[in-house]
Amino acid sequence: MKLDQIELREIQMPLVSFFETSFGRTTQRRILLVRVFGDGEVGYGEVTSPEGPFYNHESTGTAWHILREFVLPRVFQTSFQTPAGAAAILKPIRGHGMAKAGVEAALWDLHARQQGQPLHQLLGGSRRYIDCGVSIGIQETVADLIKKIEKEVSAGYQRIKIKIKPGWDLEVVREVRRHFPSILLMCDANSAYALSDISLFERLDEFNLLMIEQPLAWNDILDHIQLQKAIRTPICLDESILDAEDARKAIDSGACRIINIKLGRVGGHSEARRVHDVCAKHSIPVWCGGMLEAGIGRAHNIAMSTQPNFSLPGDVSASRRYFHRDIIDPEVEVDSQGRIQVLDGPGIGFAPNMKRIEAVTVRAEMFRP
Ligand code: OSB
Ligand code: MG
Repeated sequence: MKLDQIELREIQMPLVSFFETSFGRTTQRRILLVRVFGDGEVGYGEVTSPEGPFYNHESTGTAWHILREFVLPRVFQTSFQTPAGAAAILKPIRGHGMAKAGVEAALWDLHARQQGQPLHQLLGGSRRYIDCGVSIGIQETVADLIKKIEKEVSAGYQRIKIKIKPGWDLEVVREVRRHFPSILLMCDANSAYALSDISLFERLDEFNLLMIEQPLAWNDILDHIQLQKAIRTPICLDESILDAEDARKAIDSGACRIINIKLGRVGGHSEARRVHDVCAKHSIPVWCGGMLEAGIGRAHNIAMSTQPNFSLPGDVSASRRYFHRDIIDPEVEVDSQGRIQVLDGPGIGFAPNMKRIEAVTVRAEMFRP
């Protein structure tokens, strides 16, 4: 692929309401956008790293550094024919999947636009609609949480995920289940527990949860094997799965029965597809995780989720749940059955709104070969 220039841009946007997990509270997003220019077309990508290194090791600042010093020079200096080829030349850069995925995703969008094809089609997707759930953060009170769940259930969302942490777990799940006896319900601990908390997870078995996401350490597989043996509820791994090899090992060893795929965490569409395929081969369902993305990242998540083994509702939801005004047109909307319709325009199918993007940009830099 011949590239003329690549632009990095940081935008800042406040969230409609704070989002709190076991590792902290987010009120304002700092997001890097990547634009790749080639043969008269432009491809768009979004770096999904959080602001600070608390979900994984990446942050908005480390992503800018890794992109500027290591990723962009490689992309300009090494020739490749396809976005998958670009992913291969980025492999020697260890870790920093979200930084790499920002560029890799932009190259997929560019490639799709150059072929005049929707990205979902290039990725091998076939779904016309994406099934949506929501992820609801830790609230000030259980009453606030119940109110939020009520709102999302009536909007049509198919599955509710609540965040848990020590002190906000068993009794909260019990109350939520009491109010909503039949919804698809799950919880996400973001690595807040250790194997010594096994009795908590045994007690959670009673609430018929669809799954428990990432209960133990972010870099662990072994303790999750022990925990999964001890409980009926399926464990879903998020933080622990960085590539298809991790997925294979986690599945073979019985550390989980479900995997959450995040485009950034696994380093881009090429690796995401390999994780998807390895899970499909072992009959392990996957779903699309979220990182509070703005519209470009959200559009990539939709394209990715069209692949056949994305068979559980994901964390990809409507733009308006996050931002007063998103950076794409149309904004992402969810219908009354909790689904997003897949668009068939070239590339990601949604149009980045450059006027809106300019208005929220705090720094931008253009790079040339
Ligand atoms: O673990 O899935 C997670 C948000 C930030 C960091 C980690 C996670 C999340 C979410 C939100 O759960 C998903 C979303 O709505 O984008
Ligand atoms: Mg998670």
